[in-house]
Amino acid sequence: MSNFKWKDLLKLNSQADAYLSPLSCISHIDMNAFFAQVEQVRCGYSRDDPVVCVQWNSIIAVSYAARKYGISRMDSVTSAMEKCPNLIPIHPAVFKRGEDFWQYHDGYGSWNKDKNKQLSVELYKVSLIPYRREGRKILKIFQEYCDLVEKASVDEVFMDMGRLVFQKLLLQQNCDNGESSDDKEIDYSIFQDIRDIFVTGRYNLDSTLPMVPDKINEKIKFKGNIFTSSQSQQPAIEDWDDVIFALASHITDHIRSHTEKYLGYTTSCGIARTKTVAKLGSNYKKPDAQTVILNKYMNDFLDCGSFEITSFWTMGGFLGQSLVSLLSLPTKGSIKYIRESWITAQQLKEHFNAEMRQTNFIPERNKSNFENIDVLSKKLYELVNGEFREPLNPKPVVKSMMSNKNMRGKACNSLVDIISWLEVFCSELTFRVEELEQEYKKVIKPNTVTIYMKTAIGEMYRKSGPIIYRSSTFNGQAVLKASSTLAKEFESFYSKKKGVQVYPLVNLNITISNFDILDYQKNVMDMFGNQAQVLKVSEEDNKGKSTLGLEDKSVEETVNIESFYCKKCDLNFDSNKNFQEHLDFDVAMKLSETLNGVSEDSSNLSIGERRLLFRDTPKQPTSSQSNSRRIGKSKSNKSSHPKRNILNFFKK
Ligand code: DCP
Ligand code: CA
Ligand code: CA
Repeated sequence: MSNFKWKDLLKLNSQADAYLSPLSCISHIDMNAFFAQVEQVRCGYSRDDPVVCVQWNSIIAVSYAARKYGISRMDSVTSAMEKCPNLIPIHPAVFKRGEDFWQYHDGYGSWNKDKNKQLSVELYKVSLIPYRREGRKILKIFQEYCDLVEKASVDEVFMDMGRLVFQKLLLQQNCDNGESSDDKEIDYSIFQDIRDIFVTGRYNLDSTLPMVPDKINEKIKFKGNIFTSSQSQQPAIEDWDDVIFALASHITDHIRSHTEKYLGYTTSCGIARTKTVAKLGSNYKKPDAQTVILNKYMNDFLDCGSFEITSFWTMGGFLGQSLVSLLSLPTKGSIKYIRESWITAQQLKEHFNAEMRQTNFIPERNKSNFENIDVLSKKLYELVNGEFREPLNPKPVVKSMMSNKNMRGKACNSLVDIISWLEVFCSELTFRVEELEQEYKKVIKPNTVTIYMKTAIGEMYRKSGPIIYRSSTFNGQAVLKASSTLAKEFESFYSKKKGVQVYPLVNLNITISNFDILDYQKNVMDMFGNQAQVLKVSEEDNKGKSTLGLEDKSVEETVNIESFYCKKCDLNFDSNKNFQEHLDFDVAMKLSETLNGVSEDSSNLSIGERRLLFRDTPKQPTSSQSNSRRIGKSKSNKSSHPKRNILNFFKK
């Protein structure tokens, strides 16, 4: 008898519910030594070269070749060079104070004996843009395969494998055209019986699935490192969850090989029924490995000695520590201890309440977590049983973006210096907003900027103001203007407080927030000078929605030519000429969408693409366009990032 029902299997076909199915299957993929790998690939080194990524004097990423010398993130570049004389330190790209572009200075860094090639921390700010770009390329590959991908950080993703395995199990035909390696290795005819039942509809949602086919273990093998209690042999496929994990292990292996083949990066992967366990799995074996945690070995995995309650994502900080002390958890084996001490979530909750009363526990931080003990005890109970199920969030709402620099020495010693740094910050934020715009295919406009300073004597100053735009698109200049105004106010505020030492500042940052999300299509129209009414969707309107892209109005294709009115765009035109022009733009806009779907950076369109799109119309570029063009023009940027067509990466 299978332990699963038809409804469990069919649920996998639902993006919204698959994670709740007892047959759920989630992969987590994390890039190995990410920043170091990006630099290794960019500079043409091999995987065996001991590359480290160094910010000022600190190592921020260590290649696996360098780890062999015992080098870790804790080392300074000096101590790392002592451990490995052949070390290859590479500094991230930097912005220079007062400049609005970033560039690489290969060979420069604190380790260089030549004082002129040491990259002064007072003059530069690290740019993480190259790593974000690579991260987006990788994300695009994952999205090509999987319909539900959550970007969890700059170098990791979760993938819901539900539809992929469902499709392979119930619909995939054997193929020998060599397209995909995972398909060649699996004989899908083994699933004929369950497919027949599925296709003919002879199943009942609440009835149990048939047994797995007799010869399944001869036909399918897991790919990767399968966690078992003894770690000695490949475990047998016994039920449909094992089948699903086996199929998923082939799919992720294929996606990871594809990523390596096209971008050059190795990854580590974890496959399990929940996000939290998949994440532990990807970290279990590195580099270039995948670990499968079958449901039957869930507890063995959690209790294998590598993890404690504080290993779970969100439990690493204060919350985890509070739980350890409140529940008097042992330092070793805390997960097993909780699982075995409280057999139900209810028991755990009662214990929680009793302890809190008895110890008069008052949470100093993370208060909200302790206000709802129902939720907290349920979460804890589910975590230790590998049952904490969370949905994947493909497009998290971005509420704000910050650009920050800790100022050392005299890096920021006057109002002029502040404004020079604001130029850098605004340029960096422009890149990030444009990146987000491409991701969401929307125009994004922050309306508020907040400036934050920490003075020489440690006083904090914080002020917000509106960003005023002259165009309908975002542009960094408007943010620069607004933040410079705030900086001037800061200075006049302190000039009245005579005798207070302000400079040099210890920290300076700006945050942009209060985003408008504008309809992309209408904005393209606006770019061409048609005074379109831009549809505004403010953050307020968006409250409670998990994605930015839900507001698309359904559009009708018909237009009423008589009145020069475009129904689709809800726009009136004062002459037939303007209206015809608009229709042409409409076509251009569609093309633009198509191109944008595959183009890495729409502000980097080639001249040919621009012609195609804009038909050589000599219109004024929008400010954000001119901004990025200026950025693109800088020699250094061009040489460090030759324009590459993203299509090249996806040719299969
Ligand atoms: N990072 C950083 N400072 C830190 C942690 C991370 O700058 N304290 C950056 C550099 C890393 C990247 O984030 O390359 C990803 O962080 P990870 O924790 O995933 O570590 P790595 O990818 O470097 O190594 P691993 O192979 O262990 O995942
Ligand atoms: Ca990583
Ligand atoms: Ca990571």
